[in-house]
Amino acid sequence: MSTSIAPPLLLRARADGVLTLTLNRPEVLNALNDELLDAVTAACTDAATDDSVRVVVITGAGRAFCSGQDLNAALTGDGGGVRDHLNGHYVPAIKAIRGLEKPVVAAVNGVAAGAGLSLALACDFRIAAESATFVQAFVRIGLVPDAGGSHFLPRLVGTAKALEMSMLGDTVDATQAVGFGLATRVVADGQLAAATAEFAGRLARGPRSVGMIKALLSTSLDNDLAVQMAREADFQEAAAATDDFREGVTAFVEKRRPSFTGR
Ligand code: T3D
Repeated sequence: MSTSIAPPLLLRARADGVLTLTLNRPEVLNALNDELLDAVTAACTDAATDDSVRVVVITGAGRAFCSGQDLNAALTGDGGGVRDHLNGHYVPAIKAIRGLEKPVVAAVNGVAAGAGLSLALACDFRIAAESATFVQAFVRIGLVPDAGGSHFLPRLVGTAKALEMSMLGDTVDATQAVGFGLATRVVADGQLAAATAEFAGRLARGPRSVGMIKALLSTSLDNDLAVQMAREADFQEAAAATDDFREGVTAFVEKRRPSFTGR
């Protein structure tokens, strides 16, 4: 009797300080089920304490980035239990990405829809393949944006564009997405892996303060100037105590390129 082992729903690969997480349910365009969401949470939580990981990349297997909630699972049809489901599986995943004091890059290789778009928006950067698309799909099935989508989207594209995308649910292509600030950059389909590696590699070679910058800027639109400047002082105190700050200044004085270690 032969037994077959199911492939992991989330693939993890690491190289040169970059941990790449690949959503691996290509037959349903990487739709999110509980196991996959929990695996994303666990991977990002692990990355927080793993000094060998300087940057996380999230991408999708096959022709899609992520089609959002698996519509064959979880939804009860009468709305019951959705709050618990969101709080139990989506909120931890989004918080793990946002709370990770390391850059997270979405390599958007195809459609990002519904909570799949929210997942991409929770990342710090979105490198989009030319054929990638972005769909606030919730309204198409009578839902509202969730998984942080209503928080991130207006901050990236402005309230009017966020309302338009969310209420109409139209497909936005990669070039349009870059035009209004949703995507960081668009690259030829065949160049996505290389462009993402180059982008993530630059971040991975950066100093410890790269992660602090993420944490510092995460509150900038919510705090007033006084509170935010107090946070700047806190983070600067911490940054000035890093090995990388010492290396940065030493390299400047010695007129050479700094070699940062992330410590
Ligand atoms: O419980 C809770 O916590 C609520 C949370 C909700 C959060 C949400 O994300 S709600 C939004 C859920 N997502 C969607 O509504 C998007 C559904 N998918 C689509 O609209 C389309 O598939 C796409 C626009 C993403 C792509 O269209 P297309 O034409 O390129 O592909 P396709 O033919 O529709 O899909 C290919 C296959 O993937 C197909 O299966 P088949 O026919 O080959 O066996 C399709 O059923 C499957 N698939 C796509 N998306 C999902 C999915 N299966 C399950 N769940 C999906 N989300």
